[in-house]
Amino acid sequence: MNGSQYIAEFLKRKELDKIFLVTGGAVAFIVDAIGQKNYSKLYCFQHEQSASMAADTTWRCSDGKKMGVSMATSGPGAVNLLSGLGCSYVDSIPSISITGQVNIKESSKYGYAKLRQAGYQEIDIVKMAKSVTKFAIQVNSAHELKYNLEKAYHIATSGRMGPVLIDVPMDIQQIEVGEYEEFNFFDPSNDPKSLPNDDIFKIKKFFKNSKRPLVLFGAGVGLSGSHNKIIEWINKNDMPFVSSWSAFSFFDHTNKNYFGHIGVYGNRGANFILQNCDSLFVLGSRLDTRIRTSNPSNFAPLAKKLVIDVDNEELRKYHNDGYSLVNSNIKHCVKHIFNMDLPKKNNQWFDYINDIKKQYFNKDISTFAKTNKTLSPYKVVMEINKQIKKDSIVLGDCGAHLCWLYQVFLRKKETIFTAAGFGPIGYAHPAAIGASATCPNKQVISFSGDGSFQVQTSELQVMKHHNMNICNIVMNDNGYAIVKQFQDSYMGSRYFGAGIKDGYSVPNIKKVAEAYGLTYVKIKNEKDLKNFKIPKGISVVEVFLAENTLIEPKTDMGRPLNDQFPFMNDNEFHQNNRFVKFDRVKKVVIDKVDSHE
Ligand SMILES: Cc1ncc(C[n+]2csc(CCOP(=O)(O)OP(=O)(O)O)c2C)c(N)n1
Ligand SMILES: [Mg+2]
Repeated sequence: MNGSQYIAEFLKRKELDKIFLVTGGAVAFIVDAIGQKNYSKLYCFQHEQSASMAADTTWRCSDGKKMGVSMATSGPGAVNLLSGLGCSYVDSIPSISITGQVNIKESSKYGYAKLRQAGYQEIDIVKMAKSVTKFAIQVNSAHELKYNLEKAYHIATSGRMGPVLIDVPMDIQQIEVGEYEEFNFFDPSNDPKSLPNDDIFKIKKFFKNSKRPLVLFGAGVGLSGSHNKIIEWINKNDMPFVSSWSAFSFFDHTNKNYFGHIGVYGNRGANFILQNCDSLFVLGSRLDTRIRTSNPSNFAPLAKKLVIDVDNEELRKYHNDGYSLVNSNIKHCVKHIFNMDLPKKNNQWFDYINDIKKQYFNKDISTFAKTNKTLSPYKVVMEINKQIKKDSIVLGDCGAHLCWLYQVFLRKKETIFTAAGFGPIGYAHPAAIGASATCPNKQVISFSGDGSFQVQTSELQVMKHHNMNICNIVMNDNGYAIVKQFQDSYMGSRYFGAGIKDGYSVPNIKKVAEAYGLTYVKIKNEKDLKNFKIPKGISVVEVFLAENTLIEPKTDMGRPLNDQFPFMNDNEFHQNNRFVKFDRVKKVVIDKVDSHE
């Protein structure tokens, strides 16, 4: 076998049968070997960013069973992968990227002088990829290739998971490497199954004297494969829980113990409950600034907190916060969670959380649409939510449309995801393709905005080429609505770079859809929405929304999570804070704007 054939064999042995790529000279031998092996199917994109974003979705759509693979040629091809790797890195999603590199003998690394470049399209991708991968390496011998493929696979899928990159010079692709070799990287000491007694004790006693307990269900519960067990424990004990967005895909949102998603764009009710609890048990959530805001002292201020996270560095960030911490994969904590001492049910707390849920959960929350008599984006999401098949895959790009989707979508069995932490515009098309490639029998519903739709328009051709069952919903508000809302808050509604009169524009989306031979449907008003049926096959559904349609609710800078825009009157605010007294911030004075928008 030569190096390229070895890679093709490796992919087969790992059952990695979908390859997302853009080819080029430095990777063509590998692509050729994969083609000739006829095991893994090739999905050819127009931009490598799409390939790595598609690879990011494989794990998300396969119940954590398969890793995505992306490939690119050296130089610009490899560099274009970085955005997709960023998506996987911050969301802890395993994926593997293989890049071609110039021949070792041509490389600037081996010359006398310190050159920027020696071989054509040479760039040091390993150095660049290090900050968005768990492991990135160039392999410079047959042994290094064999050893590092297996090592990379192991690293990607163990501990806090994430993407890996292997850079393969063209001469290594072509040299004889010998027979296939197995390597075992599993080291049980890196994944201790038993917790220290201290940690077991922390878990056991955490809720013991609690009067207002609450669980925060984070993505780590699902990524560790513990979601069904944790839900079983929740149901058995009627334990109330709220969730982060990244955890959305791992439980049934109609569960009576679920009280909504929290955060800056979180559900009002869930945020009130969070802010009023006295003990918050955080399972596998890294509590980023979209969850805690940039002022963590305002986050569930009277509650004691216990956080379980697989990544000790995430726990180290709480060094000033007084939290109780357990560094472990959730799957090793499940049995201890089942053994927790739980308090007697406090009816006052349960009456409160149920009242709040009744008031705020699963409602069309657009006061903008009501006031302006325009189509509510929340109604659109709710209607689509009703229509889709229960095993379908739903995903969002980045912008107001993503918030509208996540704020009211009720997941039962669907897969739902977005590149939650990295948040690149242009994610939806490649993600939909990756999802459809991974689960060809499932319906895929992709939500983007007019801005994000334009970023990767060219990938509509890949959907067409493979005749995928994808409905692309474009929430067209003629602008970057989420950015404009930010400009409303902090820049006196000057929409430079984001508004239709301020440098930004939208093409005729119907003609774009037609150019790619896709079914086009428009929704302009409630009547259209009533008559709407999701088309079969690939379609573009353009939803016409009023410019400046708002995300509601939203937490502005300097306010706690339970005081969201649009602001409620003082009476309602104080009534909803039944257990914790919050002095209302009258006027926020902003020094510097933070990044949680
Ligand atoms: C790659 C990248 N560039 C810029 C941004 C900043 N950004 C966030 S949302 C957005 C606009 C999205 O517009 P659209 O898709 O129409 O969404 P809307 O907010 O209008 O629903 C931009 C430019 C980003 N998230 N990613
Ligand atoms: Mg828009």
